[in-house]
Amino acid sequence: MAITDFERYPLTFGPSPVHHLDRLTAHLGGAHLWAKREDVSSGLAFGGNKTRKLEYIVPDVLAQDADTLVSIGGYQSNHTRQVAAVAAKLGLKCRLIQERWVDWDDPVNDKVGNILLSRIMGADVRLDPAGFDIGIRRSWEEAIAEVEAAGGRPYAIPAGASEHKFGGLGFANWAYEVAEQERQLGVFFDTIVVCTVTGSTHAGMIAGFAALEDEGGRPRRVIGIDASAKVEQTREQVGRIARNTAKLIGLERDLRDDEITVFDGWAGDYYGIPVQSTIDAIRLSGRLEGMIIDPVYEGKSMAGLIDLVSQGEIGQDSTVLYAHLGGQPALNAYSGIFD
Ligand code: 1AC
Repeated sequence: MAITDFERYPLTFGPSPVHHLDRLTAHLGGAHLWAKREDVSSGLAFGGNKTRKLEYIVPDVLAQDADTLVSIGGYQSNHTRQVAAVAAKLGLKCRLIQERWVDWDDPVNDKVGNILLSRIMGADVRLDPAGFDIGIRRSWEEAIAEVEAAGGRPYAIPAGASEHKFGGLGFANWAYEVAEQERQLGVFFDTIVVCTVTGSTHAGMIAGFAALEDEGGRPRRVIGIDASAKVEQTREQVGRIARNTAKLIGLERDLRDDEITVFDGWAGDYYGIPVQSTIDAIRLSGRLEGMIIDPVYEGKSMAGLIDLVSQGEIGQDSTVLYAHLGGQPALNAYSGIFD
C-alpha cells in the first residue's frame, strides 16, 4: 500500500502553510529558515499536529461505530484538546485522562489553555496525579473499560496518537505535502527540524521522506529535537513507529539508523519545564517573526534549531523547514515566566 491508499477524513483546511522566516534567517546570519504551520491549518480548536494524525484515524472510528473517544495526555496536552475538538465535530462523546505530567505549580495549570478548551468542547475531563510517561497507561486502560462497562462504545487513542496503528500516517503524508509545496515554491528543504516526544509526528516524517527518497527524491535530514528529557525512550519509540509506518506505506527496505536522528540537549531536565534557551527562543520568534511558540514543544525545538545553525551543525547554505506543531494554548499556564 502507498500513503494514498489510506482513507483520510478531512479535518484540516488543506496543506498547512509554508513561509519564509526572513528576520530570523537574517538574525542568525545563515541557513535559510522556513516554517510549516500546523497551528493555522484547521478550524478545529486551533488545530495542531494531532489533527492531521486524526484524519487517518477517524475512518477507523467511524468503521467501528464508536460513540466515545478515549484519550490521555498531560494537563496541558495539545493532543487531548484536538481529540476533544474532533469528537465535538463528529458528534461523539469524549473522555480524557489528564495526568500531572509536569510538576508546574502555576495555580491555573489545570484550568486554562488546552484543558479549558477541552472542557468548553464538552469533553469529560478527569485529572489524574500520575507523572510523565509516553508509554501505555493504566489510567487510560481503566477509562476505556469504564466507558465499556457503562454501555458505551469506546475508541482508544493513546497519548499523542503515537502508539496507534495509523498514528504515523498523518506525517508520512506531510512529507508528500512538503514535496508538492517545494515544487510550487521552487525550493528544496534539505533539513527538517521537528520537536519529538511521543514520536509519531517525527516517525511519520521519517517514513514519508524515506518513501519519497526511494521514489527518486533527494535525500534530506530529518532532525528530531527531544523535548521529553527521556531521550532513549523517545528514540526507541520514534524508530519503532517509523519502521511500522514505513511498512504500512509500502517501503520495501528497512530504515537505516542514520535516518532516525533524535538530538537531545534542549529539553532541560524535565518534560514541560522550560529552560532559559526555551524562553529565549520563544521571545526571539515572537519579536522577530510574530510567530508564537510554546514552552513545552516548539520553544525547545526552536532553541535546538538556533543552536544547530549557530554552531554550524546545520550549514549556512542549508534550507531548513521548521515544523510548527501548534502547542501555543499551553502558554496560558506559563504566564509567570514572561512577567
Ligand atoms: C504529548 C503527546 C503530546 C500532547 O500534546 O499531549 N504532544
